[in-house]
Amino acid sequence: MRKSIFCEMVNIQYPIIQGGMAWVADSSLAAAVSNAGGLGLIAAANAPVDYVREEIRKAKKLTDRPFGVNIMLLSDNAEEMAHMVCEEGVKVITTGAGNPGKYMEKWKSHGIIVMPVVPSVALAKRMERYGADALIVEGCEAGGHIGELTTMVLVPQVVDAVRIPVIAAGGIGDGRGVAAAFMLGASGVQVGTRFLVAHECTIHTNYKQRVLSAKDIDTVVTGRATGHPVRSIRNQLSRKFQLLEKENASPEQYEEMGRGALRIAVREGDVDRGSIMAGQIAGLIHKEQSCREIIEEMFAEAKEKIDKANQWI
Ligand code: TUI
Repeated sequence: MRKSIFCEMVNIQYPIIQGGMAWVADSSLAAAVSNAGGLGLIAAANAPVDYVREEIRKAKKLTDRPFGVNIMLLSDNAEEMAHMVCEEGVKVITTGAGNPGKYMEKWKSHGIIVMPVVPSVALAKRMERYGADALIVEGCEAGGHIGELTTMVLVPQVVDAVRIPVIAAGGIGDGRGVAAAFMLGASGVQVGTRFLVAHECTIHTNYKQRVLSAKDIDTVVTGRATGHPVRSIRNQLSRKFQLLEKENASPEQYEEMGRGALRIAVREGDVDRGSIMAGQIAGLIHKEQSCREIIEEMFAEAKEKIDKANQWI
């Protein structure tokens, strides 16, 4: 197997990034994905800067392979986080939930590979102009904070609009999804939801069980009115959010209900009052595996599907 441009760029074996899932993507998960030949990510999310710094140091002890950090730009400490990753010698940065333009020059001057998540062609073009090395193009099948367009329509439009490599994200959970992403012109994939049930993923077992038992229609999008729509598995909290929407609640009311909701689901296993962020592909995920099994199975299946399609097309 020849290495793709994207694999050469970040020096990994398989063109797969593990999603930078808030409260989930820690040094254990990131190192396991990197050790299996993908690119693991540590999520900075809303965590304290020194906590993320420690996670980076732990990951360096757990793997000698490349890994990255995802910076969530809606966070109050995004700016401080943006500087800390330079101090810690992080090699790869992905960003989410905003425009990282103001940090690009600094990151590039530190030789960091920067891959913003984009939900539109316009932002993709802007990020390319700012010097992004690759783009993670995320469709609204994804879990967590999402844009408007599906992976199927967004990826080929961005591929046509930019010259840098495109990584497809949103709705990819097995080898068929990987094969489809490559057919759309992507150079790699980002996968979140399937890694939620990895052995090395340290989230509460109640959260894993909800992902494993989810059916196709079990995720919902709430918070559209706030400008920050979020996809999660339907539960008591998502129903409360839907009621708020009906009542045209204020952004403050949403914020109050949402505060700490992801943490209590992920860490305490409160899957009634907590937010169970996951993508629509959860309905396809039925077993817990190691990160290595997940990655090897996905790429073996992708190869098989592409070979098979070759007979007919
Ligand atoms: O960021 C994500 N997924 C996330 S972040 C998160 S934490 C959170 N919790 C509650 C509310 C909001 C955030 C949970 N899941 N994915 C990457 C992603 N980025 N999806 C969409 C975007 C995005 C949206 C708008 C990227 C850029 C953007 O730009 C707007 C602008 O300023 O131009």
